[in-house]
Amino acid sequence: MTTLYEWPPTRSQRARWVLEELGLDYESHPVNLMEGDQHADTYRAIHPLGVVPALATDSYTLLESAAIVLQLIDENPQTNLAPAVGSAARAIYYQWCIFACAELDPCLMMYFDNTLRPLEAMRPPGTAHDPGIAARGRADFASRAEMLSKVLDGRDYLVGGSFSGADIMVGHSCFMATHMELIGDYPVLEGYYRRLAQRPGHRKAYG
Ligand SMILES: N[C@@H](CCC(=O)N[C@@H](CS)C(=O)NCC(=O)O)C(=O)O
Repeated sequence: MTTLYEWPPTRSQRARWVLEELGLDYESHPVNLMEGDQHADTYRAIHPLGVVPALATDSYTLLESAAIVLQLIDENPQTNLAPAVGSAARAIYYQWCIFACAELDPCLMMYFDNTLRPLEAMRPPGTAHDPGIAARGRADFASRAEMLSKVLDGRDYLVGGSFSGADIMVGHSCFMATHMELIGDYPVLEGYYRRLAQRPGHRKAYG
């Protein structure tokens, strides 16, 4: 049995999206971030940082949305959601998967934490929104969105001509940017995400 510890709308949806794309059976275990379930000892035993997602299978418990996407795709090679190991396309696939976590998520969270995130949900308690940090998050996102827009101009997907795990990784960051109303200035990126959002796997994962 595979169990996904999740709480939408968060990065746990990357894990749900790949599970749906791959057509795998799994059980959802909601971790209610609003009620503080993430701080419970039972959940900390699964994820010591108290964040989602976590994926428990018969063989391992896996943390980090990128690791879950990459591993599940590798376990299901017949679905062709990743280029061959060692190929040039695989190199670019790794690049964009890591870019999502290392370059997109941090600036989006910097912006979110300092604008939209309810103050009572911020840690440490009493932390205030900082407009300077919000502006830096927005500017950092702008440079990355411009970079992606150039790459995606005239193309449907990030790697080769087909949908891959890289699109799940970057696509979720685009979902975040959409909800933060940051994507409208980048029509190529907006169109890319709109295409991804029409996939049945995305619809099942994001509702
Ligand atoms: N790098 C991690 C980030 C996980 C993360 O920070 N998740 C957030 C939601 S997007 C969370 O669970 N936060 C807990 C909280 O807000 O208390 C991943 O991609 O899985």
